[in-house]
Amino acid sequence: MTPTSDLPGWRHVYSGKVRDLYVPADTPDGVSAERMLVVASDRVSAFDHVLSPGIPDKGELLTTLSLWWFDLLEGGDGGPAVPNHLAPDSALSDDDEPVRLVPAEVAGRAMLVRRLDMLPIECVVRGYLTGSGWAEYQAAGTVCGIPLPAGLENGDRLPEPIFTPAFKAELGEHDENISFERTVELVGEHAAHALRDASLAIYERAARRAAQHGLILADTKFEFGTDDQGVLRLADEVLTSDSSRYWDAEAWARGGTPDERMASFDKQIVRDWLAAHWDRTGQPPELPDEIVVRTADRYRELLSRLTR
Ligand code: Q0N
Repeated sequence: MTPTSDLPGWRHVYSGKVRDLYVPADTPDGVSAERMLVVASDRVSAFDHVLSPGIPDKGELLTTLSLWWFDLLEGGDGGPAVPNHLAPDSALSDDDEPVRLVPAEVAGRAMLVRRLDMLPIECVVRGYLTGSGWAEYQAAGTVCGIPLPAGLENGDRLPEPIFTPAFKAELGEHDENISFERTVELVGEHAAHALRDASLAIYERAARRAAQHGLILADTKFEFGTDDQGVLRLADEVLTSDSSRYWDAEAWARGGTPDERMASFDKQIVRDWLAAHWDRTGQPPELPDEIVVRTADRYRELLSRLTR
């Protein structure tokens, strides 16, 4: 299936690097639909390029993981319920239209969601210092304007988890790390505090769960929107290996080189191979089979470790 093809009962409206968005086929142009279908593909991106080939079963693995986290965060772990954007796949209710169902073509890798008014903020929480946080820290001693102790190394644990928002860029642009003050300017005082409080609480809860399975949740990114009642809801995908960095806790504790400490469950394998085999000009090369298989294995291992 090409990413832009319609599905029975659904019309394709948008494709991100790895996911595709559909609205019910009978939605008139220019009208916003109440329900949407988010379909996760097997595409993988690195350095702002979508790579070839895809990672077998990636869409299904990441969707399974998202749904598992949404369920846990709704109280599956005994904690308070975090409202999310999932809509019932109402096959069993009687007032249902067929269009409300996940089409068989994408079963297992699609989420039926309610349309929210999305807040234009990438809600990043970091418990550990790496990636763009490490880059800003080296240049300025801060992350998103938050001052950090001197002498931290790539991969170090932070004194406490920090909320490091980014402004959502248009497709093709880089998200821009912003301060909390800038977040207040963009979405208002009330929403900014709600985003920070919710993000930190969800991170702590997820990190605790990950730790019970020998995993470090180094950082993660959430997106939120509000429903027609004004309720803030967790949207997008959550706590997947595309939106989060998971490390093996034992490898991290053993120490060694940054690569050894940050034995990664995300697409770091792909990034590392690409960095060594491509000068980042023109089109990236095809991923070799071995890299594809190793990445697929890591995604599968993450899911089985977290959910066992
Ligand atoms: C939405 N994005 C960014 C889909 C996800 N529940 C929602 N309501 C309204 N809009 C969105 C959601 C969600 N989720 C989120 N775009 C629209 C992430 N996209 C990337 C492409 O695939």
